[in-house]
Amino acid sequence: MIYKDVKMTLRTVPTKPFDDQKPGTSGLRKKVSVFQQPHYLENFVQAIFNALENCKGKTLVLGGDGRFYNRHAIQVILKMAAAAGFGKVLVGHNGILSTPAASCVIRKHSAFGGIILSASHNPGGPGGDFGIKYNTTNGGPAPEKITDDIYARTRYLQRYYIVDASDVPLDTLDPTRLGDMRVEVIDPVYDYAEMMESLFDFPAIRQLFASNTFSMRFDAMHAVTGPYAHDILENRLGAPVGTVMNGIPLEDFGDGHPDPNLTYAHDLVETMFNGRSQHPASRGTGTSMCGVQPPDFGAASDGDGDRNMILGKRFFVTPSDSLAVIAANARLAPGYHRGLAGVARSMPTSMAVDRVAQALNIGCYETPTGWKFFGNLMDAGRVTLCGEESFGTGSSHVREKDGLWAVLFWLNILAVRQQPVEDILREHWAKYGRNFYTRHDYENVDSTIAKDIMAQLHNSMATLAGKTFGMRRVAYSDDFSYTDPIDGSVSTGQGMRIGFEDGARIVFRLSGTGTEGATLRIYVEAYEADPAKHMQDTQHALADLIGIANQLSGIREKTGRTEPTVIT
Ligand code: G16
Repeated sequence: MIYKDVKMTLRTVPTKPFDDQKPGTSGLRKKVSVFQQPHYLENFVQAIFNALENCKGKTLVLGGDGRFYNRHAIQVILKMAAAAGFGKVLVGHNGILSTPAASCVIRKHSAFGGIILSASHNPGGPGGDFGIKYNTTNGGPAPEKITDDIYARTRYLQRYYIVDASDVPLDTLDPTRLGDMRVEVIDPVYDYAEMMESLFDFPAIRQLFASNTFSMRFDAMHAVTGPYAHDILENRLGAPVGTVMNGIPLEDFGDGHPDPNLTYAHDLVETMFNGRSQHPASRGTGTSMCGVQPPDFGAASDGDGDRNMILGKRFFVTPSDSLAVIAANARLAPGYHRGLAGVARSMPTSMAVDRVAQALNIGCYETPTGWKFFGNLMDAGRVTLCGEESFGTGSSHVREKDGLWAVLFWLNILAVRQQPVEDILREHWAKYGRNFYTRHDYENVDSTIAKDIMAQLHNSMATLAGKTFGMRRVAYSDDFSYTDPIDGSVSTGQGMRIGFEDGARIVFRLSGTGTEGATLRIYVEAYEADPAKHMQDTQHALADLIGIANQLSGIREKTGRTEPTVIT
């Protein structure tokens, strides 16, 4: 390989610490304007590099979801990586790498680690959000002990190191050198697509698309999965052109909010529900339909490609149910035909997958919110499949949740079972029972009020057990803490949970990914064994628990809000 030399000189830049660089649920996420402050990005990157034990001569993977500020940040990080002594950087073409693809590349090329630039599902553009996180050599988000160390270093950072050099061309696949550091620009799709082909039954899915009796829409939301979905769904699997909607990545996501849920993926929801309002956010059970038949299968992914939403014809699959269905049908996919070692879910995720794990006689782990908590379990071979209520599903093929992977898993199941999505869910519920589930988000709440609500809930946890609310008696209530079974690390304060004797649950927690005010999440779940009651409207089925949650938190009185910002 011939490397083109970019001339450079090393520079030490004096700086002052910022006091707001504590990584949240998934890296540091802030408004673009915060990152644009002089030295802000550089300080955080230097803190990452300082926290790494010895990166001299090692390989770093670098890429992001293509949002505004991505191009600038990539160049800064390349120059700082050269100053830090990395031997090689693998960077996505035009600075693009979806989060799961970055994880795949780190693992495949045995890299030392990777830096991923994304604020995930948060809006982009100059007025939107930006983010940065470090992934370790297993391809997964750095565990808390590393993010805590990075944060500690941001608190007393006095200088950073960067090379002065012209920008590295990223619009060509030609390799470059920044001093001693090699820069290889890689096709962001290739390694990932090859891996997907090795996990799923592509011939069966190809046949499904060729049958002309099946149609699909995938909404890339003008975010990073556009090129991946075009290549995998349309080129490799033969789905008709037009299957991928909003497939061109834009720096501001076309002014959209790249969060694949029923509120923000409105183009897809409109297509899939086609006039009939029967998704969980609707109170009614209206069934009016217009003439055009919606596609059989719909899916969407988020800003950086790690989240997914699954829809059938006029039918929403909750992420918790999706995880349970994938677990129950895992053997249908060639990459999982030997079965699952175990499963894991975040605490607020519904317990639907627990029932499948019990039937399969495999381990089931409950972790705090945050994909980083699954890493140790996967590395130790305890679990194959993981999932979260926040539209995240994935497996040990990488160490990130993976949006397109989940979509391909569903396509594999549909190709083998030859049934509509809704029938698969009905059969699943008939066998395992249904965990009705909803999440109510109150976004951009005044941070002081939100903290007060949580503090008051925290104080009440010790006194709730044994109390009765309507027909339900509280079996336990606590502030969830987790001891990692592999390394023994303890994470406390992970959300207030109230469990009832009949298996219903209410969970309260503050989001760790928002950038404006606070987002209070209320998660509500109830189990129903009787198939005659499985087709009820979700909000109706959970109405009494939602009432209890509102009463216990006093959220409406304290915030003046009359309803949640988003219901899923
Ligand atoms: C991140 C984390 C997920 C978490 C989600 C929501 O996802 O990786 O593990 O479930 O945030 O977190 P919170 O409820 O704290 O907002 P993403 O897709 O934003 O990277």
